[in-house]
Amino acid sequence: MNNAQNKKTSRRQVLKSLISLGAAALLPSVLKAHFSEQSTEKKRPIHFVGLGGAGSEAVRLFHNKGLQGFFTCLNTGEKIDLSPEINFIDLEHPRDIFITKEGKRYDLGPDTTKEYLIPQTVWKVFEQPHRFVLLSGLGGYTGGTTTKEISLHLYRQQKDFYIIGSLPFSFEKSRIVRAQKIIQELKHLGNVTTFELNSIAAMYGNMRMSKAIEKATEQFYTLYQATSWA
Ligand SMILES: Nc1nc2c(ncn2[C@@H]2O[C@H](COP(=O)(O)OP(=O)(O)OP(=O)(O)O)[C@@H](O)[C@H]2O)c(=O)[nH]1
Ligand SMILES: [Mg+2]
Repeated sequence: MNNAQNKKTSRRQVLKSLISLGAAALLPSVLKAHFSEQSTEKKRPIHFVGLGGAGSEAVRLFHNKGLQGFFTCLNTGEKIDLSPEINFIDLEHPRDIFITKEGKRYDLGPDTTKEYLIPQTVWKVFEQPHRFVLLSGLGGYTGGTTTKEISLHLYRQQKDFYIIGSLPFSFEKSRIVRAQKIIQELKHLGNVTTFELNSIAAMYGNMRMSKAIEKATEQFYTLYQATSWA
Protein backbone atom coordinates (compact mmCIF):
# COMPACT_ATOMS: atom_id res chain seq x y z
CA MET A 1 0.00 0.00 0.00
CA ASN A 2 1.41 3.42 -0.88
CA ASN A 3 1.68 6.37 1.54
CA ALA A 4 -1.45 8.16 0.34
CA GLN A 5 -3.56 5.00 0.75
CA ASN A 6 -2.04 4.46 4.19
CA LYS A 7 -3.05 7.97 5.26
CA LYS A 8 -6.55 7.53 3.87
CA THR A 9 -6.98 4.25 5.75
CA SER A 10 -5.78 5.59 9.06
CA ARG A 11 -7.91 8.74 8.64
CA ARG A 12 -10.94 6.53 8.04
CA GLN A 13 -10.12 4.44 11.12
CA VAL A 14 -9.86 7.53 13.32
CA LEU A 15 -13.15 8.85 11.92
CA LYS A 16 -14.88 5.53 12.57
CA SER A 17 -13.66 5.23 16.12
CA LEU A 18 -14.64 8.84 16.91
CA ILE A 19 -18.11 8.36 15.50
CA SER A 20 -18.57 5.13 17.46
CA LEU A 21 -17.51 6.99 20.61
CA GLY A 22 -20.20 9.58 19.94
CA ALA A 23 -17.51 12.22 19.63
CA ALA A 24 -18.57 13.55 16.25
CA ALA A 25 -18.87 17.09 17.59
CA LEU A 26 -15.18 17.03 18.33
CA LEU A 27 -14.21 16.00 14.83
CA PRO A 28 -12.83 19.19 13.31
CA SER A 29 -10.46 20.10 16.13
CA VAL A 30 -9.45 16.52 16.86
CA LEU A 31 -8.69 15.88 13.23
CA LYS A 32 -6.74 19.09 12.94
CA ALA A 33 -4.52 18.12 15.84
CA HIS A 34 -4.19 14.56 14.62
CA PHE A 35 -3.34 15.19 11.02
CA SER A 36 -1.70 18.57 10.91
CA GLU A 37 1.83 17.26 11.36
CA GLN A 38 1.52 14.36 8.91
CA SER A 39 -0.54 15.88 6.15
CA THR A 40 -1.13 19.63 5.92
CA GLU A 41 1.87 21.24 7.59
CA LYS A 42 4.56 19.40 5.72
CA LYS A 43 2.98 20.20 2.38
CA ARG A 44 2.82 23.93 3.01
CA PRO A 45 5.31 25.91 0.98
CA ILE A 46 8.19 27.50 2.83
CA HIS A 47 8.39 31.28 2.84
CA PHE A 48 11.77 32.85 3.58
CA VAL A 49 11.46 36.30 5.10
CA GLY A 50 14.47 38.59 5.60
CA LEU A 51 14.10 41.36 8.15
CA GLY A 52 16.48 44.32 8.02
CA GLY A 53 19.79 44.50 6.15
CA ALA A 54 21.41 41.23 7.26
CA GLY A 55 18.18 39.26 6.89
CA SER A 56 17.57 40.64 3.42
CA GLU A 57 21.07 39.61 2.34
CA ALA A 58 20.38 36.13 3.68
CA VAL A 59 17.15 35.89 1.66
CA ARG A 60 18.99 36.99 -1.45
CA LEU A 61 21.53 34.21 -0.90
CA PHE A 62 18.80 31.59 -0.23
CA HIS A 63 17.12 32.58 -3.48
CA ASN A 64 20.43 32.42 -5.40
CA LYS A 65 21.00 28.93 -4.02
CA GLY A 66 17.83 27.85 -5.83
CA LEU A 67 15.70 26.97 -2.81
CA GLN A 68 12.04 26.38 -3.58
CA GLY A 69 9.50 28.59 -1.90
CA PHE A 70 8.47 32.20 -1.46
CA PHE A 71 10.81 35.06 -0.68
CA THR A 72 10.13 38.37 1.02
CA CYS A 73 12.44 41.11 2.32
CA LEU A 74 11.32 43.76 4.77
CA ASN A 75 13.57 46.73 5.25
CA THR A 76 13.60 50.46 5.41
CA GLY A 77 15.83 53.00 3.74
CA GLU A 78 18.57 50.81 2.36
CA LYS A 79 17.57 49.20 -0.93
CA ILE A 80 19.52 46.17 -1.96
CA ASP A 81 19.52 44.79 -5.44
CA LEU A 82 16.97 41.96 -5.43
CA SER A 83 15.57 39.57 -8.01
CA PRO A 84 11.98 40.36 -9.09
CA GLU A 85 11.03 36.97 -7.61
CA ILE A 86 11.72 38.44 -4.17
CA ASN A 87 8.90 40.50 -2.76
CA PHE A 88 10.35 43.68 -1.23
CA ILE A 89 8.33 45.66 1.29
CA ASP A 90 9.63 49.03 2.42
CA LEU A 91 8.64 49.46 6.05
CA GLU A 92 8.81 53.23 5.56
CA HIS A 93 10.02 53.87 9.08
CA PRO A 94 11.16 57.46 9.78
CA ARG A 95 14.90 57.98 9.38
CA ASP A 96 17.31 59.72 11.71
CA ILE A 97 18.63 62.54 9.52
CA PHE A 98 21.56 64.68 10.63
CA ILE A 99 21.97 68.03 8.89
CA THR A 100 25.30 69.86 9.17
CA LYS A 101 25.61 73.66 9.51
CA GLU A 102 26.44 73.70 5.83
CA GLY A 103 23.12 72.00 5.08
CA LYS A 104 24.58 68.60 4.16
CA ARG A 105 22.22 65.71 5.02
CA TYR A 106 23.39 62.42 6.52
CA ASP A 107 21.07 59.45 6.91
CA LEU A 108 22.05 57.83 10.22
CA GLY A 109 19.61 54.95 9.88
CA PRO A 110 16.13 54.35 11.25
CA ASP A 111 14.86 56.67 13.97
CA THR A 112 15.19 54.45 17.04
CA THR A 113 13.08 56.77 19.17
CA LYS A 114 10.00 55.75 17.18
CA GLU A 115 8.51 52.29 17.38
CA TYR A 116 8.01 50.27 14.24
CA LEU A 117 4.45 50.37 12.95
CA ILE A 118 4.23 47.20 10.91
CA PRO A 119 1.98 47.94 7.92
CA GLN A 120 -0.97 45.80 6.80
CA THR A 121 0.93 44.70 3.69
CA VAL A 122 3.33 42.88 6.01
CA TRP A 123 0.64 41.17 8.08
CA LYS A 124 -0.95 40.01 4.81
CA VAL A 125 2.26 38.14 3.97
CA PHE A 126 1.87 36.13 7.16
CA GLU A 127 -1.78 35.30 6.54
CA GLN A 128 -0.73 33.04 3.70
CA PRO A 129 -0.87 29.27 4.31
CA HIS A 130 2.91 28.97 4.43
CA ARG A 131 5.59 27.89 6.85
CA PHE A 132 7.90 30.80 7.63
CA VAL A 133 11.65 31.08 8.09
CA LEU A 134 12.53 34.47 9.61
CA LEU A 135 16.11 35.61 9.02
CA SER A 136 17.65 38.66 10.68
CA GLY A 137 20.51 40.32 12.50
CA LEU A 138 18.93 40.39 15.95
CA GLY A 139 20.97 43.43 17.02
CA GLY A 140 19.62 45.60 14.20
CA TYR A 141 16.85 48.02 15.06
CA THR A 142 14.87 46.93 12.01
CA GLY A 143 15.79 43.24 12.13
CA GLY A 144 15.55 42.84 15.89
CA THR A 145 12.33 44.69 16.57
CA THR A 146 10.40 43.33 13.60
CA THR A 147 11.58 39.76 14.28
CA LYS A 148 10.17 40.09 17.78
CA GLU A 149 6.80 41.52 16.72
CA ILE A 150 6.30 39.10 13.85
CA SER A 151 7.39 36.00 15.78
CA LEU A 152 4.98 36.74 18.60
CA HIS A 153 2.23 37.25 16.03
CA LEU A 154 3.03 33.94 14.29
CA TYR A 155 3.12 32.18 17.64
CA ARG A 156 -0.31 33.53 18.56
CA GLN A 157 -1.63 32.51 15.13
CA GLN A 158 -0.19 29.00 15.66
CA LYS A 159 1.79 29.21 12.44
CA ASP A 160 4.84 27.06 11.86
CA PHE A 161 8.00 29.13 11.86
CA TYR A 162 11.73 29.09 12.51
CA ILE A 163 13.86 32.07 13.48
CA ILE A 164 17.51 32.17 12.48
CA GLY A 165 19.31 35.22 13.82
CA SER A 166 22.85 36.54 14.03
CA LEU A 167 24.23 38.09 17.21
CA PRO A 168 26.34 41.26 16.89
CA PHE A 169 30.13 41.53 16.89
CA SER A 170 31.56 42.27 20.36
CA PHE A 171 32.32 45.88 19.36
CA GLU A 172 28.64 46.59 18.54
CA LYS A 173 27.80 47.40 22.15
CA SER A 174 24.28 48.80 21.89
CA ARG A 175 23.31 46.16 19.34
CA ILE A 176 24.42 43.42 21.76
CA VAL A 177 22.10 44.78 24.43
CA ARG A 178 19.21 44.89 21.95
CA ALA A 179 19.86 41.34 20.69
CA GLN A 180 20.06 39.91 24.23
CA LYS A 181 16.78 41.55 25.18
CA ILE A 182 15.08 40.13 22.10
CA ILE A 183 16.41 36.63 22.75
CA GLN A 184 15.05 36.76 26.29
CA GLU A 185 11.65 37.70 24.90
CA LEU A 186 11.63 35.02 22.22
CA LYS A 187 13.36 32.03 23.79
CA HIS A 188 10.12 30.54 25.12
CA LEU A 189 8.94 30.11 21.52
CA GLY A 190 11.48 27.31 21.21
CA ASN A 191 12.35 27.55 17.54
CA VAL A 192 15.09 30.20 17.68
CA THR A 193 18.57 29.42 16.34
CA THR A 194 21.32 32.02 16.72
CA PHE A 195 24.98 32.36 15.88
CA GLU A 196 27.55 34.93 16.89
CA LEU A 197 29.20 37.10 14.27
CA ASN A 198 32.36 36.95 16.42
CA SER A 199 32.50 33.19 16.03
CA ILE A 200 32.38 33.58 12.24
CA ALA A 201 35.29 36.02 12.32
CA ALA A 202 37.20 33.64 14.61
CA MET A 203 36.45 30.62 12.41
CA TYR A 204 38.04 32.20 9.37
CA GLY A 205 40.91 34.08 11.09
CA ASN A 206 41.84 37.62 10.13
CA MET A 207 39.62 38.84 7.35
CA ARG A 208 38.20 42.06 6.06
CA MET A 209 34.87 43.12 7.53
CA SER A 210 33.10 42.70 4.20
CA LYS A 211 34.38 39.12 3.97
CA ALA A 212 33.25 38.36 7.53
CA ILE A 213 29.78 39.68 6.66
CA GLU A 214 29.71 37.50 3.55
CA LYS A 215 30.63 34.42 5.63
CA ALA A 216 27.97 35.38 8.17
CA THR A 217 25.36 35.45 5.42
CA GLU A 218 26.45 31.94 4.41
CA GLN A 219 26.06 30.84 8.03
CA PHE A 220 22.32 31.55 7.83
CA TYR A 221 22.17 29.08 4.96
CA THR A 222 24.25 26.44 6.80
CA LEU A 223 21.95 26.68 9.81
CA TYR A 224 18.84 26.47 7.66
CA GLN A 225 20.23 23.33 6.02
CA ALA A 226 20.46 21.77 9.49
CA THR A 227 16.74 22.24 10.16
CA SER A 228 14.16 19.55 9.55
CA TRP A 229 12.57 21.63 6.77
CA ALA A 230 15.58 21.70 4.45
N1 LIG B 1 25.10 38.45 7.71
C1 LIG B 1 25.09 39.77 7.57
N2 LIG B 1 25.20 40.53 8.67
C2 LIG B 1 25.17 41.87 8.54
C3 LIG B 1 25.02 42.49 7.27
N3 LIG B 1 25.02 43.83 7.47
C4 LIG B 1 25.14 44.02 8.79
N4 LIG B 1 25.23 42.85 9.45
C5 LIG B 1 25.31 42.59 10.88
O1 LIG B 1 23.98 42.32 11.29
C6 LIG B 1 23.59 43.05 12.45
C7 LIG B 1 22.37 43.85 12.14
O2 LIG B 1 22.67 44.80 11.14
P1 LIG B 1 21.61 45.14 10.04
O3 LIG B 1 20.99 43.92 9.51
O4 LIG B 1 22.27 46.04 9.07
O5 LIG B 1 20.56 45.94 10.88
P2 LIG B 1 19.06 46.21 10.48
O6 LIG B 1 18.23 45.08 10.91
O7 LIG B 1 18.99 46.63 9.06
O8 LIG B 1 18.71 47.36 11.48
P3 LIG B 1 19.02 48.92 11.40
O9 LIG B 1 19.80 49.22 10.18
O10 LIG B 1 19.70 49.17 12.71
O11 LIG B 1 17.65 49.39 11.36
C8 LIG B 1 24.79 43.86 12.85
O12 LIG B 1 25.28 43.22 14.00
C9 LIG B 1 25.78 43.79 11.69
O13 LIG B 1 27.09 43.56 12.12
C10 LIG B 1 24.95 41.66 6.11
O14 LIG B 1 24.85 42.10 4.98
N5 LIG B 1 24.98 40.29 6.32
MG1 LIG C 1 19.56 48.44 8.29
